[in-house]
Amino acid sequence: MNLCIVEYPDKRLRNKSIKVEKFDSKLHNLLDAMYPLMLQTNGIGLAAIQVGVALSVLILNIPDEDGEQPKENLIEIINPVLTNQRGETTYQEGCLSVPSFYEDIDRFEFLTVNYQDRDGNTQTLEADGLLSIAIQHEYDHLQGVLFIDKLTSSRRRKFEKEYKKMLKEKKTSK
Ligand code: QAP
Ligand code: CO
Repeated sequence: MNLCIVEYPDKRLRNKSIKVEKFDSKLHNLLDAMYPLMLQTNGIGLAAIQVGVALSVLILNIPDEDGEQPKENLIEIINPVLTNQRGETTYQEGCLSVPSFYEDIDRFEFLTVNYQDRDGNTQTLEADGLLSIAIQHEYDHLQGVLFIDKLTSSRRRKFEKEYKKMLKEKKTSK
């Protein structure tokens, strides 16, 4: 499977992802293709809609203390439901679908996520820190929400201006 990252302002990022019903080889092929793409593009989290597939699927690989991302730390989350969201934290977020832009975003500090693994087994994970932030960021993608939607209106206008300029420069340098 040859995938590429869908970038803002592509409208596909606004699609709502639907529940996975079949835990078959098609799903496994998607997951197996998302992981190397995420590593190649220096990502720590990726939702299926970011490769144009509107399924409730996301993967996470939070770097360890040495900044490494071994495959045993890969978490595959299907059909997530977030509960028990509490506390507050702020982190400078980025997104593979919004390249080269980073901004402080407020999130819950802790949460519990109920989900299914690639075989359809029910799982529960309690998260804090960067993992919790990443889960909330990727969960938003499944609802068609981007981190830039959480900016104040004045910051958002500044972003749109800067981003358009960046896209224009990208085009002329090609
Ligand atoms: C979501 O984001 C996230 O602009 C994952 O040029 C963000 O992997 C989770 C990236 C913050 C937790 C905290 C962004 C790579 C990667 C870029 C990413 C870029 C290259 C973003
Ligand atoms: Co993102």
